[in-house]
Amino acid sequence: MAVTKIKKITKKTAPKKITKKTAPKKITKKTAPKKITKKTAPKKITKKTAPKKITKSLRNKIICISHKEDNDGISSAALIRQAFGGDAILVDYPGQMEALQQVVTDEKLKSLFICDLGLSKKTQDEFIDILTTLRKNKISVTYIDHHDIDPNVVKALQKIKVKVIHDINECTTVQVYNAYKSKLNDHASFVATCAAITDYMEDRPLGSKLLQMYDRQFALISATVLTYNIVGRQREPDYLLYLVEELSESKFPHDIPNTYEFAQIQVEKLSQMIAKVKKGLKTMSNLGHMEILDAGASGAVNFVMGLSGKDVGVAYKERVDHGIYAVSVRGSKNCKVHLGRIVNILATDLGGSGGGHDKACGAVVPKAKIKKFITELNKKIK
Ligand SMILES: [Mn+2]
Repeated sequence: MAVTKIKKITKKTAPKKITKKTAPKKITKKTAPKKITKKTAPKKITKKTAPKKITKSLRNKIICISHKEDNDGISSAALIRQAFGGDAILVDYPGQMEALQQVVTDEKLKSLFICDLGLSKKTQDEFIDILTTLRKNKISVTYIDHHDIDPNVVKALQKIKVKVIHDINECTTVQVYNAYKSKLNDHASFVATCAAITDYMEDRPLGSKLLQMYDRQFALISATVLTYNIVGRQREPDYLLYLVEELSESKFPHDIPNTYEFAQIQVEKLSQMIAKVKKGLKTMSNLGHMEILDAGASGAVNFVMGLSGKDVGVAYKERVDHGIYAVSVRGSKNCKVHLGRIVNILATDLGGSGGGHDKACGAVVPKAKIKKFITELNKKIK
C-alpha cells in the first residue's frame, strides 16, 4: 500500500517540478547576459591573441555543493541560492569528493560554496588539494560548516584564501543566514530555524533567537515534515533539488504539494521500524547495534540507541554497489566521549572514513571490517 501511495505522489509533483524549474533558469539567464555583454567588449579589444583571457572572462557560474541527506544541507543550499543564485549540487559523504573533482573541471565556474559537509582524516588532504587548484584558477571558494574539524585544515584553507565560516555551535544554515542576512528575505530566518531544529541546535545562541521569532509548534512540525520528505526521498535527486528551489523561493513546507501526505507515510514506516529494531537489536557492554536492511541507517539509529538501553547506538546498512557499510552512530546525553572524533580515527584506521558531532556522527566502513568497527568502538567508549 505504502509503495503505491509514494508513486502517486511522485507523479503529482513531477509536472510541477518542471514548471517551477523554469523560473530559476530565468534568473540565471538574467544575470548571464549582463556578464556576457560586459565581457564581450574586452574580447574585441584583446583581439584573438589571448584565448586564455576569454576562457577566464566566461566564468560566471555559481555552484553550491551541499549535503543532501538532511534539512541543514538542503536549507543551506536554498539560502545560498536565494542570496547568490546559481545551482546546487547535492551530495552524500561517499559522493562528496567526486562532486568536488567534477567542479574543478568546470571552466565556467566563478564561485563555489561548500555547505554542511564535514571533513575527516581521510578526506581533508584531498579537500585542501582540490580547493588549492580552484584558488589557483581564481575561483572564489567559501566553506561553511559546523562539524568537528582539524584546526590545521582551517589554517591551510585560510592560507589559500578560502573563506571559512565554521562554528561547531550553530548549524550550517544558521551560519549561512547570519553571514548573508543582508542578501536574504525575512522568510530565510524560518528556513534557518527549521534547519537548527533538525540538527538539534535550536538551543544555541543564534538558533534559539531565531526560534523565538516563531511559534514553537509551528516550527517543529514544519521542520519535521521537511525532514521526512528529505530522508524519504534520497533516491530522487530531482525532488531534492526541487525542495532547494521551493525553500529558496520562501515556501513553507506545508505550501509544497504533498509534503504532509508523504510525511504520514514516513511516520508509518518509522513505527514499523520500532518493531523491527525491538526484534533485531543486539547489545554489547557499552552499545546497542543493528544491521538495517530495508531503510536508511540514520532513520533507525535513534531507536537502536533508545531501545537498547545503552548510551550509544550504531545502525549500519550495506551499500552493495560500493562494497561498504554506511554507519550511523548516536550518543545519549549521558555519553561523555566525543563520538565524531572516535569514529573519525577508527573508521580511517579500518580503511574507511567518518566523523561528525560529539553525539551524532557517521562513517563509511569497508564491508569486511564492520564487526571490527563495532567491537573496537565498544572498547573505546567505556
Ligand atoms: Mn548540519
